[in-house]
Amino acid sequence: DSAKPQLLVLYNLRPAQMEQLEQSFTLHRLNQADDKASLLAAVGPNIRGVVTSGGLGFKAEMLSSLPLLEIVASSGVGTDSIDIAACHARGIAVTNTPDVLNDDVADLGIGLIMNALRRLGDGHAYTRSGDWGRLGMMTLTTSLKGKRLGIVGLGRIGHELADRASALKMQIAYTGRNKQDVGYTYYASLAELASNSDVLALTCPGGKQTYHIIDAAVLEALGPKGWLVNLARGSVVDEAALIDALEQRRIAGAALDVFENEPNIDPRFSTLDNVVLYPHHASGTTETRDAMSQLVVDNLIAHFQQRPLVTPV
Ligand code: 8YV
Repeated sequence: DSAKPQLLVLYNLRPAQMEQLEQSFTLHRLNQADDKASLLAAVGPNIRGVVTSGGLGFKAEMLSSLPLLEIVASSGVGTDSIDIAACHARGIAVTNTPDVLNDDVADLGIGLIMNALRRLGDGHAYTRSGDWGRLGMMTLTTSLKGKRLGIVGLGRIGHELADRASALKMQIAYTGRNKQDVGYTYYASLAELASNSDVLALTCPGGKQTYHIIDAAVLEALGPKGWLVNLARGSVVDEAALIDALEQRRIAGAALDVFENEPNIDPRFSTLDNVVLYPHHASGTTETRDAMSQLVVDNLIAHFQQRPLVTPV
């Protein structure tokens, strides 16, 4: 159907939403093509929309192959992998999927904190291996109650994390560009927040502004009893400095959903016993991925029906 707008698919949405796309658009699946360069050369001149994800992003280099491009619709709230300035310079709209993932990402944040302090993974291994029967009680763990949680970036996800951590009787403080009208303690300085935190949780955007803001000095301030929890982007943390600090026990440990080099993470993480590792899957539930996919479709349909975008960047 040549009347349907043509989309370039870099990322597969959930099956039901791929079906919805098929009804309104002609899809060209670059993600499934053996010869991507030939497909791009053949269909690029007719492409009006791109479907991508926060993980795959969208690079300015592609723009020259897509002269009719009008919209880049991405699944994911993070847009650090999308060349927004280059898109906007050509009048190309960019959309993301905020809010629908806040609860799951915040839940996973609590899961990481719980796993770190109460050592769920160690307890699982201890029970399953029979060590419990052989050696008796596992060594003691650490309470969440009363511990100081420092949140770096009190945005949509940070607020949900703070709500949950408050319910668990943790004390909340935060840093960010601005002091907000909330009951939590504000530190303008990240190092000062770190030195006043038992758990430092990252929920800020990635990109240039936050590149390696968690460096050796901040880890030093967090100190030998402090845990780092990263729900944001690997790029926020100077990972070489983090691994040094973990190896030398200059921080207690790290619970990480994101890494500098995904999905092939630094192999040294696998040898450390003071880490909790998760494969960038904080939004990885059926419910949330369905909702993210629907928001991608809704933005594309709105655009091509000349209605306002639901979640423009
Ligand atoms: C996804 C994310 O991993 O929303 C984000 O920014 O990092 C995650 O929800 C990703 O974008 C895949 O869709």
